[in-house]
Amino acid sequence: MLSSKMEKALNDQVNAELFSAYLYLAMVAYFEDQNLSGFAQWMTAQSQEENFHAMKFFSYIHERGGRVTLESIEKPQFTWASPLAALEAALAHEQYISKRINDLVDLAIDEKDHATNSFLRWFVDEQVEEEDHVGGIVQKLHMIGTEGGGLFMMDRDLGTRVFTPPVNA
Ligand code: OFO
Repeated sequence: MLSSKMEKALNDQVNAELFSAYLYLAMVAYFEDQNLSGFAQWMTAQSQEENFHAMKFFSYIHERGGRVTLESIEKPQFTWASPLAALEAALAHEQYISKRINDLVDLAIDEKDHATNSFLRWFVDEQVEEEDHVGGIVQKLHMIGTEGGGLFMMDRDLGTRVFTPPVNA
């Protein structure tokens, strides 16, 4: 059984993950508008992954006898100064989500909720990957600049990404 504090914090995380999906969907729209269909495809997969994260929290709350409560999702930013600025915003957002996951782990420890602590471990590892992936794209964009051939090639590479839910998650 979840404590009411833990239940509330996990529900807040459902909202944060849905917001992540919404923010990345706003980035999909931005990239489509810039004729960067590969970037848009990459962000579509990213948004789908965030919905998957939200549902992972959603199912876990129910598994532990809790109640999911859905709140409004904040309106995301909708435009950025450049593709690099959008990816930098995505990286800053992932760093913010990592902090939220760490705070949830701290709370699970305080509440002596070992099951939730164990459940959250998957997200701790996932955030390392998420920051690494987005950070890698930001680094490359810094290297190639945001004009011409480099950007075209990167758009082609990013367009190959497809989201497939992990088997053991
Ligand atoms: Fe991007 O990891 Fe969930 O929010």
